Amino acid sequence: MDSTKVTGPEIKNPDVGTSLAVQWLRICFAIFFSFLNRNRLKASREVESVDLPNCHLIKGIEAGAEDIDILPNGLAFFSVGLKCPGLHSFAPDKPGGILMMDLNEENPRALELRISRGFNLASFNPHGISTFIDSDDTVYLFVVNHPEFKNTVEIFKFEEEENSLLHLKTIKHELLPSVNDVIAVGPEHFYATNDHYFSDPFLKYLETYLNLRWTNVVYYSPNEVKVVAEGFDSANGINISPDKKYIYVADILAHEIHVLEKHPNMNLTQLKVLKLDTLVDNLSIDPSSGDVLVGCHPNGQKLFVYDPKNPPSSEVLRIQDILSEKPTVTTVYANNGSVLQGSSVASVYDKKLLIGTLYHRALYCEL
Ligand SMILES: [Ca+2]
Ligand SMILES: [Ca+2]
Repeated sequence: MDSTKVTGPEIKNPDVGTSLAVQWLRICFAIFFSFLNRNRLKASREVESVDLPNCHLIKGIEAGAEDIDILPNGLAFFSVGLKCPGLHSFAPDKPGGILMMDLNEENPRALELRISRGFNLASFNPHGISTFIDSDDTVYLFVVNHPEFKNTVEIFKFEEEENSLLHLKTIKHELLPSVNDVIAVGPEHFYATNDHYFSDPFLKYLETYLNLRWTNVVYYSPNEVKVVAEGFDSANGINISPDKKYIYVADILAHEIHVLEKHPNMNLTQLKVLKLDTLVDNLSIDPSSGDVLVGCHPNGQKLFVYDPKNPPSSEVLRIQDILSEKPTVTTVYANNGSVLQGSSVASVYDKKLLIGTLYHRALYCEL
């Protein structure tokens, strides 16, 4: 009968059925993973503006100030001009640098610090930074660097009278394959976050896509280098509590801030996890209160796929009493990208707030 002719080939040809099933499975997986990644990127989130009255954009910062660290005397360091494969840049051919601003001045300006001879300035690509003051008052600046998209941590000595940085040491290590940020705990000692497990761009993409959660925190010292915390989706900003007992780590794609207890052998154990509704980047500490300030990306899709007509937004959160059972989270600043795009860090000193961005400008506010 005619009907057997129609149904026959489908039954007799299992390859067609199998390939259809595989196709469907692929489509289902693609939808499933893109849904997962849309959620991880908060791709549909928009922000409501939270304005601050006394703010202006900082002159001389046009291509990102990914990280900012302020010394107790009010000198602020900016890491500027980060470039990463696949990430937008407004100055793709200009090397990065370190700027400094004296927040004690009435109208502070950002000045580029001179870097000692012998350091390769042409390939300088600074990312996360951290300052450390030694017992003899020497100030060290630790800088995550990506020369030719590789991963190093550079240690500089800050020479205030000359407005310059003296390069002391370049650190490369197999446990530092994709460094994002550092927190210095000694003149050659630091904790660092790896935002990926792999250093190869394709494998990086794959591990993020598959959400392997293989990223970690590493402790580095001249005598010992070890993984001290792992299992993060993408470990990013890192900082230390004012009493030096706890380490805070931002997991950007999991929208979490982890509080870890630091032990005498420098190992870390997890104390608690704070869940937020935004992509958390760098963390800084308000020295007057111990509050944690978080530079956030409300919508990761807009951040990673740059469209000037629909730019990434900015958001700064303040976390009070992070160790308590119910920390208070407030929005300090939020903007849809009309003023500031892609905030990655916020840092305060004496009622002055600095907000840096991944590849856009930086904001100075008087609170
Ligand atoms: Ca930092
Ligand atoms: Ca970061």
